This record gives sequence, C-alpha cells and structure tokens, in this order.
Amino acid sequence: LNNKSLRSIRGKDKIRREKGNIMIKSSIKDRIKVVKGDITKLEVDAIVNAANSSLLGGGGVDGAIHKAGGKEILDECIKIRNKQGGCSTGEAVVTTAGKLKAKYVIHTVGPVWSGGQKNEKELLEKCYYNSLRLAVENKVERISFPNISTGIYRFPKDLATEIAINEVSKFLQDDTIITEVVFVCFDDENYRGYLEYIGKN
Ligand code: AR6
Repeated sequence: LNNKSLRSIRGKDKIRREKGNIMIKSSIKDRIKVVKGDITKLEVDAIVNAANSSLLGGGGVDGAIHKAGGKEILDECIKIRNKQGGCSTGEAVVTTAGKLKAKYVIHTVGPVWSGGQKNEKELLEKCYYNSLRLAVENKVERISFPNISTGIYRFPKDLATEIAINEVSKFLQDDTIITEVVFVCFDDENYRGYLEYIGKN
C-alpha cells in the first residue's frame, strides 16, 4: 500500500466512525470467527500479541506467545526496539512467529484502562486497525486476535468487544485480502460477550 491509498483508507475510516456503529453484514460475519482457547495453538498466517511498549515480553498472552514461539521472536523484538525504541500504544510491529504454527506475530500495544478519559477507546481501535494494516502489507489472509487490553490492562470487556468487532468489520468492508479473522477468547466472559455481540448486530 502506498501512502496515498493508506490516506484514502484512513479518510473513509473517519467518515464511518462518525456514523457510529455499523450493522454487520452477513458477508462480513462469514469472515469472522469466535473461538475459545489458547491463541498460540492457532494455525493462521498471523497471530496478534497484546504486548507492551518495551516489546520485551511480559505476562498474559504476551508471555504465552513468547514461551511457545521461542527466542527468535524476542530476538526480532529486540532488533525493532533498538531501531525504533519499542512500540507506542495503538501501534503495531511484525516479527517471525518462531516455533508457532503461524508465520508472523503482530505485536500491538493496547491502552491501559484508566477511566476512559485518556483516549483509551481510540487507542484500542488503532490497535485493531494498525494490526490489520500490517497484516495486509505482509499478505496475511488469516489472522487471529486475542482480547487486547482486557487482562492486565483492565479495559472493560464489553466495551473492548464492541470496539474489536466494529473495527474489524469496518476494515473488512473495504476490498482486502483478509479472508478470516479469528477472535480467540481465553475466558468465559469474553467468549460469551463476543458471541452475544455478534448475534445482536
Ligand atoms: N491465548 C489467548 N488469550 C489469552 C491467553 C492465551 N494464551 N492468555 C491470556 N489471554 P493480557 P493486556 C487473554 O493480560 O490486558 C502483558 O504482561 C486474557 O484472558 O494478556 O493487553 C503484556 O506484556 C485477556 O482476555 O493483555 C503487557 O504488559 C487477553 O488475553 C500487558 O500484559 C489480554 O490479557 C498487556 O495487558
């Protein structure tokens, strides 16, 4: 994607955001899956990691991905960190997936929830948007997301679900090579919430 087409995608995105929530069309729903389980086990082209801005690993899903994927992932994270000083909240970077079945890990940094007045919603939207943009740039067709920010970063689960599904749906409305987006829920509350939200919209 060149800068001009990226700007035009962002432009369209803004218009859609102003209109608020969308009804999810069945052609989009067909490309979205919700499963319960461990994201490190998924066979897709790319799995997304809920990282922190140091890119050096941590607990939760980040810890699980680095543990299962091995040292190669951390080595590439360190290279990125040395080059650009980590990853800001809402942004995303891509590395190998090491020993995992996926080809890539896309590391994105979700916002820490601190009451909702610190742009947390917009930053979480950016995590999904930037991860998908990076996926397309790397010719990824099948991608899976964890429930970014809903663990250690304490983002309210119902709001995070709405943001994740709406942002992914908006992205899939445009012409894209992405054929499948899998939301991998680890806990029952997220899993039930995702199924309910998709069922209602
Ligand atoms: N597969 C799928 N989802 C998982 C897994 C797994 N193996 N393990 C946990 N989850 P969290 P955050 C879910 O805390 O809130 C790290 O230390 C979990 O149930 O992993 O974005 C980073 O280094 C929750 O719903 O990420 C950062 O410092 C979701 O993944 C910080 O945590 C996200 O929970 C990021 O916090």
